[in-house]
Amino acid sequence: MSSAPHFQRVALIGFGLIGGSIARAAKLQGLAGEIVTTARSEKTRARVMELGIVDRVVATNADAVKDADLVILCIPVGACGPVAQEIAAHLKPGAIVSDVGSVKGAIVRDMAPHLPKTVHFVPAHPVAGTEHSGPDSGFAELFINRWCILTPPEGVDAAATDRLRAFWAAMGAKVEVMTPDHHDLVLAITSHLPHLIAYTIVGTADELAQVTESEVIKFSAGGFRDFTRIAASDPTMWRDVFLANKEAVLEMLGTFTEDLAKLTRAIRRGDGEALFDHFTRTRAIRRGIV
Ligand code: TYR
Repeated sequence: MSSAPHFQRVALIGFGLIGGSIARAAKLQGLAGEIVTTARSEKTRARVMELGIVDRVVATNADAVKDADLVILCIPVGACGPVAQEIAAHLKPGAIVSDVGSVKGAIVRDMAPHLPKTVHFVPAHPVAGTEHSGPDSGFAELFINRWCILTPPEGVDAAATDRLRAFWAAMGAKVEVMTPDHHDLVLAITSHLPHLIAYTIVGTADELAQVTESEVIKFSAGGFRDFTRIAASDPTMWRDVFLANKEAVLEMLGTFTEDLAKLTRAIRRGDGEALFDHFTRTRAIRRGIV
């Protein structure tokens, strides 16, 4: 394992839960000489400076990436292409350019064409977060013992991938490398579908005529509360995830719908054995997940 890297200047484009957590963790671990971030709104800029985690907050992305050795886009997936285009001409030759998006295929397709050949593009996905968002929600321990998946395009400098791997490892993450397409399939079932289902059931509960909203809230300990925590997640971020990972999500959704139909049929027929067998199998699987 390589030792902790040190970057002279790290630019974080976007300062929400993830950007804010990287800043805190990188400072704590001494991974950056200087951390620069951008915030478009005056209000966020003021708040970020107040938090005292970064060295500078600038108004434009071009200013932020100037002379940065590591640039990380911590913004919704749909914004990565336009931002790559915006910063391309201002990137320092030899810089590592990365992101933290929940979808990787679309990010590579959207960003790669804009980036100059002189930088090293290593996309990343820290599989960590909460249902909260914004600069105040970040914390330095967020990545400890969480996976961070790197999806370096073919031909990218192995030393750059190693440096980024060491950066994430120094913040506590376990790092794995895979292809963008495989990443998108795995995350479609482990993350994207669960979020979609949580968003769905909250909407369903809200539209019921026979059960009031206050009753749903009052009796949510029956399962609703645990199951729907992630439905409070950021709407822009999740809109972009579903638009960007359309194919993998639709594939998993197709299989899920078939399985749901099987359970629906078992309930309709009063087939206790089918339900019991299914729940026994899934309980064993779920108990194996810590
Ligand atoms: N929203 C998830 C949670 O609250 C965390 C998460 C979200 C992790 C998206 C990764 C990701 O791509 O637990």
